[in-house]
Amino acid sequence: MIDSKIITIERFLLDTQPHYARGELTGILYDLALAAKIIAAQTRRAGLLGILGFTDNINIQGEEQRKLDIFTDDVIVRLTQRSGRLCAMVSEEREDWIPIPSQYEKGSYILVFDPLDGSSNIDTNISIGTIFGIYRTLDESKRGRLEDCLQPGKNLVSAGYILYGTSTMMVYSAGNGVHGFTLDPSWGEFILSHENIRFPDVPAYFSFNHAITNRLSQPLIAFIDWLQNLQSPLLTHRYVGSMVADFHRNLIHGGVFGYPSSPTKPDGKIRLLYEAAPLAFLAEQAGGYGSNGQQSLLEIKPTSIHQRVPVFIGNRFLVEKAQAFLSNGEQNLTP
Ligand code: FDP
Repeated sequence: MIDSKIITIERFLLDTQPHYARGELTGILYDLALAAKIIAAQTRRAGLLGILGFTDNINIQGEEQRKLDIFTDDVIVRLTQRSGRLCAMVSEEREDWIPIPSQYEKGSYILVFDPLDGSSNIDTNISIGTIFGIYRTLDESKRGRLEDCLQPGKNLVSAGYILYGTSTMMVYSAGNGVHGFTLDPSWGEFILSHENIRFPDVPAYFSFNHAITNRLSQPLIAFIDWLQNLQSPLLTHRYVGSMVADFHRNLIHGGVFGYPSSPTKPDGKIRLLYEAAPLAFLAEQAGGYGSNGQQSLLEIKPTSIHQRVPVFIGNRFLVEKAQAFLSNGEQNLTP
């Protein structure tokens, strides 16, 4: 017997849609949930990559063997481009923005996504994820242009991620809180498991790649030192090296993830448009904050689709402390 309190993602999306909405955004989120199921099924077989290879069932071009990140990109583009809901896309896997082919109807939204974040972890069976953000077009009368894609995060109407971990989870916000759904593999349905997620007031973790700590600027070293020596709350260092997984853990248990600038990576590593901005949107919806060390990540307007940005994201007071250390520069390292 099925418990009447079980809420599927479809039910939740329909029930929480405002009365004036035309259902386009809900449709995109539901398409992404379907993509997530297909990708989750394939990521579970990732360990067999070398033995079986990947034969793309939905690829009309046939039996080409694909890498998982290319496969993931392909699934998302194919599932969403013909829906009539989008007018452009940006993917981490493609050099240029993606127009909607002229044979398909165009919609009002732009989808930006990183198909497989943390993909360097695939061969060691560590959690990976898909990150997405959804913007509204700047001009409904046009088919979609580069400038529609280059919007600041504050214009996001929705963002989220799919985490392929011990369970597959889809976490999203459409501007009304952050909600998490766990895939029941036997039913093939995402079920509401985490309604209205908020960063806990007392954080537990900080997540930086410690290998580069001694190459950072003095204010950054001082900030990380401050995190390490914080007594109340006492923080533990945990770094998966898969941003979605690090972000998700810190969202549930509280904490801060950082990928700052360093001498070899002056702009850090994380991409603004389809990694940093969507997670910053989620962070703010969950009571947290995302910054480049100077200002909110949501305020930065990208100048190119693959632009990188330094990132500090998590509990607001921890991220604001990073900003305080960085704004004091080399002069005063005790804000
Ligand atoms: P990956 O290159 O494996 O896709 O943004 C990319 C990213 O992973 C993040 O998910 C992750 O947090 C970061 O890079 C890890 O980089 P380092 O190995 O330099 O720490």
